Amino acid sequence: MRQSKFYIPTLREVPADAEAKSHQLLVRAGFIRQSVSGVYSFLPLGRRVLRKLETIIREEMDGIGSQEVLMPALQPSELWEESGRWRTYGPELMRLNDRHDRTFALGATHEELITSLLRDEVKSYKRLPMVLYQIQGKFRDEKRPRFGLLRGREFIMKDAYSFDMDEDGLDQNYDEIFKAYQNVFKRCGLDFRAVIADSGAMGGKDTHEFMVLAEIGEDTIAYSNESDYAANVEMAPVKISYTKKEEEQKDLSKVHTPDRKTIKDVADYLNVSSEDCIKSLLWMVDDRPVLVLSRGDHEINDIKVKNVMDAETVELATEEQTKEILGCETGYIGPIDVPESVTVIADYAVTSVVNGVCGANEREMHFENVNPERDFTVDRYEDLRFIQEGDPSPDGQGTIVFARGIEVGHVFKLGTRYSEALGATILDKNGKSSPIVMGSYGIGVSRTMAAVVEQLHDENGILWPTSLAPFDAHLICVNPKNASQSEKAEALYNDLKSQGFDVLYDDRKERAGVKFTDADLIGLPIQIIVGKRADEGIVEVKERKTGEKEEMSIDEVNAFLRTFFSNR
Ligand code: 9G3
Repeated sequence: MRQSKFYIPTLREVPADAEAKSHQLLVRAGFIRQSVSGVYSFLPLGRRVLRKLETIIREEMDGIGSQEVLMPALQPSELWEESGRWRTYGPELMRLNDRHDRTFALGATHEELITSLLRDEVKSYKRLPMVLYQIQGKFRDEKRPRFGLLRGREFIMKDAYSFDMDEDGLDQNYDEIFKAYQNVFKRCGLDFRAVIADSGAMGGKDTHEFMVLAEIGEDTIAYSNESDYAANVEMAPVKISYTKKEEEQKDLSKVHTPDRKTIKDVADYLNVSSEDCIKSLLWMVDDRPVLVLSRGDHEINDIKVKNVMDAETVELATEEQTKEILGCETGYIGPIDVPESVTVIADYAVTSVVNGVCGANEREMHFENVNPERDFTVDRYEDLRFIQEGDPSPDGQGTIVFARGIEVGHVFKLGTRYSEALGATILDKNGKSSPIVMGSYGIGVSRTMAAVVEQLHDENGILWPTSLAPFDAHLICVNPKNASQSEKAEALYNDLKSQGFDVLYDDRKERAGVKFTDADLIGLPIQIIVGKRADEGIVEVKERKTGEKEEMSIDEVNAFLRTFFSNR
């Protein structure tokens, strides 16, 4: 492709609102343009990368027997009424009315749609197992779209759905698709981890997220420094057997703690460590008051509280609710003599406190020498805290380290959550009817493209892996006005094209500096520079990633490229 004829609006300056590196580079290198917040156009270079990424995904999904479909973005609200999600999803679900005033959702995901597509026609076990997938634009009205393609309001997703007779079948499909995902992200040149994740509102059980390690990532991964254990920090269990300190239990005593509310202030004031404090927070769990206790140096994980209490909603009580239920403000509440209506649950670590400190449910008062079970009772001890760096890895091997990650894939075992809600049943070989067992599997396609740039760039621009680069090589004619340079460049361009290489040929009447800066910004893996030594039949070949340059005769370029691309 001749660059003089190809639309690549590169920019020198960094777009003001672009914080993420991938956002800055994809805009500056002319791959994408924002239309409104969170909504982007893919320009020719961006479209080419997307197409290569989609091809990798199709090869891996088709390779395990999945079948590609294309479902509508317009989804009748009736389907979401049937699944109950029309009400549970708020403003994030984009809704609209048609001219007949019928209501629709703009597809954020397609569990309901695909279940409705099958429920009337897939009735016999002979049709299963089956995996259908699509690559399509999704709509989610994010409250704060940011970081370019990393969190958009319209984005491209590959979403797949598996259909089986039973859980064993689901497990098999899940494992196969899990492996296909590993292939996809490996072929994209990404450094990623498959982490154990919380199924959240999806209602399934097993679920994994595929995380690309990057500082800009919004998720925190807890992984072991000695095994391949990795979990979303929200999900990571804490497996520690706590030991009580060997210390005589002293008499409980109330102490005045003027304006000392935080664990740190109280611990400093009473000259104890935060580990000797019991932190009490009042939560409304499905609107019932639950006092949740943790050791002063730990943080309560609301996802764990929700899972342990099997609750729909878990919210921190407001100051008013706390005052009304426990008689004082948050900084002074504690587990001693709480009203019957308040359930008390505690993280296991609380059992290790001896002669500790806790709030006295009285303004500016705390208790000293508090001992669990002597001074207060706990309805349930559970694993309720966030795992911390340095904790032992839950698999017993090594200790936990944190890393930031970008979620590029998510796989769920849904079970019969949607087939029951939408009446998708199947007859087994004994003629018994049962709901189809489903799984759902997503890859954020446009997000993955940005994640590649987050991991693979340098100070001059993008470093595309050969698997995704919009072209194989950037052929640069340094000075098109020089007859010998432009003749040699033209000849080489036609030769490489006829050899099947995808070449972007910079034939523009621009200064050399502009051409080199643009080539480094766009980031094709190889640059072939036809310059001063063209009339000797010598060109310079530069590998973008390493910066290594090599002079060679023009008729060696072909062989060089063949070797370079065959090793990838
Ligand atoms: C919504 C909105 C946002 C959502 C969802 C629904 C996330 C929603 C989870 C999934 C599960 C899987 C198929 C592909 C893989 C992921 N955000 N999820 O269901 F209405 Cl507004 O999307 N879906």
